[in-house]
Amino acid sequence: MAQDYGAQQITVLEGLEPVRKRPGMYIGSTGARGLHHLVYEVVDNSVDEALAGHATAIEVELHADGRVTVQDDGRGIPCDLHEKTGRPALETVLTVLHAGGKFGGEDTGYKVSAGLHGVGISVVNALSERLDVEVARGGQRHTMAFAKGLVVGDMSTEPLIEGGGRTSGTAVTFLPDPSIFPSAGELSFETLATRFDEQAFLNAGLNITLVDWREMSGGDGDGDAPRVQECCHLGGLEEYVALICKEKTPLLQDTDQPSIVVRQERKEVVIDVALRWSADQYNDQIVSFANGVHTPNGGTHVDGFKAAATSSSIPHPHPKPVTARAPTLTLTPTLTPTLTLNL
Ligand code: 0RA
Repeated sequence: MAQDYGAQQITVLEGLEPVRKRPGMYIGSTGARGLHHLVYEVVDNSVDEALAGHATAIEVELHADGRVTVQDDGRGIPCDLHEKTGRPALETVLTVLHAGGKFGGEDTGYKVSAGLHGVGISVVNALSERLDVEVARGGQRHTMAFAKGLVVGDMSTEPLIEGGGRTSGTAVTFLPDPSIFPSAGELSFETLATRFDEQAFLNAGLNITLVDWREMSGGDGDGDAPRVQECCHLGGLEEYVALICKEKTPLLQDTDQPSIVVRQERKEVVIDVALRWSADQYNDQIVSFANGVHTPNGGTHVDGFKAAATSSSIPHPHPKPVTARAPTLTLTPTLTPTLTLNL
């Protein structure tokens, strides 16, 4: 096997060696944040598949031995052989830096969410002691294994068993390399669940389930059930702003719509805003996102929103009654909005 993969390994090394040399350049840190980023990167690929309209559910499992499995019911990573290299597309996606995006193309709608600095799933492969991928696609089941970014065996293909569950999708199981993350500690259920919940709010209808087999304490008390959190919010941002304000009294409570929800799409830019005024809140609270990623320090998307919100709420002479617009948009010193932006 080692001989068969001699040349292959050199190519792969060229592809991913820089990632193992300077992991921080690709995932930001080799501490706890970096470790969590590995999971986000794989999940974001599945989220992209869901946003493109091809996957409906994503499941993330944390295994007792430190492995993580992310699976979706999307189209599956392409597995056909590349004309020039003769290698399966699956292998290229997992062993060549930035390769993932190439299959998406400009107009496929693929790659909407930010991923991990957009670096792709191959970075996760590079930083994993072991990575196993399973793809169901075109009536076949393909599997392939990697270690530290290197191919450990040819892709194997067998017919999908009929009536044996889903007919398409991708499952990636990886074990983060402890030599890369010596002091990262363990993956935190809360940290992951919070991020997945956020993604489920930003993408109404997206379903992400987190299953933690490390903590066998869930529910019935007999100690053999995993801890599970299902993240799915059909109400999207509107539901998110309602959650943020759940302790407050909505100012627009006489209406059946206590929030103002705006969605605008121009060219490739989609803007989502959900706004709510609370009678008993005196400061504004802005929770903003760009490309699905929380931006706690704001940015031009927030500046632009603030400028627009201010100019549209300053009273000015108008030939028509102002009631034609939402009268509650008028800001008074004591009534300020809570809003979420997803720009
Ligand atoms: C590139 C092209 C296509 C699918 C994917 C990537 C894909 C990647 C991941 C990673 C996790 N889950 C995924 N699901 C899909 C589709 C190409 C086509 O069928 O036309």
